[in-house]
Amino acid sequence: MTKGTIVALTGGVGGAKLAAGLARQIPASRLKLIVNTGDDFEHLGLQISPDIDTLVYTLANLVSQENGWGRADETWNFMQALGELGGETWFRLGDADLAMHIERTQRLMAGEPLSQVTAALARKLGVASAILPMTDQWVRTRVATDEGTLDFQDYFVRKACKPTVTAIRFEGADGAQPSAGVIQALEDPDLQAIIICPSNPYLSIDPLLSITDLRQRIATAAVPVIAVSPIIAGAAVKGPTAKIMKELGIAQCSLEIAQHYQGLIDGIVLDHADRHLAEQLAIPALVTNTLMRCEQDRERLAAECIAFAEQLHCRVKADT
Ligand code: FO1
Repeated sequence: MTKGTIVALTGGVGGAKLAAGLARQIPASRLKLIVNTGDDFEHLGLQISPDIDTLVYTLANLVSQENGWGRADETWNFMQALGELGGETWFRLGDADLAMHIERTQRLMAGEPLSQVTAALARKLGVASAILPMTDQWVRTRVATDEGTLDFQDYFVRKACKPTVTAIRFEGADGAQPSAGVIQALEDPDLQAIIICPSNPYLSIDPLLSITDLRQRIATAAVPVIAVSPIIAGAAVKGPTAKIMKELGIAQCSLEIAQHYQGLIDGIVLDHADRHLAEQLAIPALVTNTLMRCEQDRERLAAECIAFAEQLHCRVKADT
């Protein structure tokens, strides 16, 4: 088992599964999760941070297994009552989940930074690993489509990812800095590896990498950086990754994922279905089962990622 700290970069549902596996493999004090906040938005007067909440609920064992986001055993009285009043119901906020958004909004309005709010609320729900918003500043993902430029959740939820994507932008990223906890995590002398979770590279990981300082720190990290490809045999496990790649004129293939992260990663994790691609890569590949159907899959993949990164570490050291 690893002795150093592991940093993982993650978006929501897909990334949270691997993060949960890592949380079972590493003591909480040695796992730091840097989370996308480009999906955050203000809705019904509330500050919603979907990917942060997905991470918190997943690690707290509270997440809805059915949706992958929101809470299990949720009730929907608020949504129903809102609908009866003619309010907006396209983005579903469960009754218990509502408490998270209200508490976050109150604390942000009182002047607490998002990183502090997140740490406090995650702790209250029993999550011991660090959940670090990529930045405390305002960064928002905008999706340019054949129906115009859409806010992320308009594209993702209201329009169910149906519009054709022509470009993706991260407003506010130019002036944003990583949050203090993120910098600390990446400067930790015990840092052993950085893992890019199998989240959507274009929608969920690129917002993090659009923050120049954050990208720079990952590119120059003195530890192995590995990515788990979210593409298996030309398809995405969940969500619109493959659809977006097609629309952006990118082949739906793990080679393109490696290409996308070129200059950042030292190794990539591919599914067995893509084992033939390994020899076409300029970096080492670990070929395994990347589909996480159950808890055992998450733990096994997490352990394999850590071991893979360790091997790369040895290789780097042996080379020098
Ligand atoms: N995703 C949906 O597809 N429909 C929803 O109504 C929805 C509500 C929602 C509420 C709170 C929350 O934390 C997440 C929610 N999500 C919903 C998930 C979220 O929009 C996406 O999974 C992420 O933003 C993409 O990672």
